[in-house]
Amino acid sequence: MQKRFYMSEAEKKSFYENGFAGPFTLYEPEEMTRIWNEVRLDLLDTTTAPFPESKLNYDRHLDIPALNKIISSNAIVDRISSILGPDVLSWRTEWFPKYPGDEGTDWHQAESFVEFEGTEKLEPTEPEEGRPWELTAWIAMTPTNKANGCLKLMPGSHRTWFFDEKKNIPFEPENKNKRVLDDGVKSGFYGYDYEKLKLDPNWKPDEARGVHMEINPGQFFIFTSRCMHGSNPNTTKDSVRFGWATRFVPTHVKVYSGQDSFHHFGEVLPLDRYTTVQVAGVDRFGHNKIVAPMKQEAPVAA
Ligand SMILES: O=C(O)CCC(=O)C(=O)O
Ligand SMILES: [Fe+2]
Repeated sequence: MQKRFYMSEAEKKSFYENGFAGPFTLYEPEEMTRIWNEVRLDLLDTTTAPFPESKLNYDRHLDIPALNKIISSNAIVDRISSILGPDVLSWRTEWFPKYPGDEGTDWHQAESFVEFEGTEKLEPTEPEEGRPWELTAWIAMTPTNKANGCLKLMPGSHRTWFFDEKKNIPFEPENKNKRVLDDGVKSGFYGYDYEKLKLDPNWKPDEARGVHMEINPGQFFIFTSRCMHGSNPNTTKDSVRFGWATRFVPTHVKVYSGQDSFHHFGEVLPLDRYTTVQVAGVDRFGHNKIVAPMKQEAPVAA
């Protein structure tokens, strides 16, 4: 019988209060580092990737067994399912690198993942008041700390919208690493300007209340993207932080409904190879294309 990781009532209560939970451990640091060193080479070969022409390396859990194993691991899925319910799909994974000198990530909120150049990627069909219908598990591949730009979250902010995620804004890669906020801090959103989505242009988040997720390789935390999050700049000389965001929805959510491609970071990503993965439970809705997790006998066993 495999070990299970459902959240306790106290952990769930804290999640609902704050909008996030963790950190939790998936792998010990040495093991994560070993896996990461293999995965970063696998990422270079995009022939079997869901978006072979794209530089973004979205959804590589669909073709890299070690990543498929992570998104379907009990350590992550049981905690996600403690909030989303028994029937869960993995719908997106993406990389968030921060190299020495890189700007911080603007504070932001999301839920339906319009992501600045299109329409909703996610549409719930049976939303319940007060219960999130999307969650992310953010996994550290390298050590993350305040100095190299670990993720920061604003406790309790998931109950109030401070941004309009549904507005479209331009992708301006030429501004990357160039914008400095009033307080002198370098910040941006990987080529988008999230400040443009503020509901009140004069409102400023209370930085002092932010919780910085300083975690080791192999640790992760879960959060609803409605909970305002971002990061400080990487002010180190030689410490790269690599985060992998793995995103989940309950089966009642329609993913990329009616869309055969989407735009992001100046690219067009055709969805012909795309599918969701059923990481827990069953599908009673038939909204989405779904596959089962990969069988993991070989070659990733460690
Ligand atoms: O890691 C980052 O800089 C941003 C990550 C993020 O916004 C997310 O996972 O939703
Ligand atoms: Fe985000």
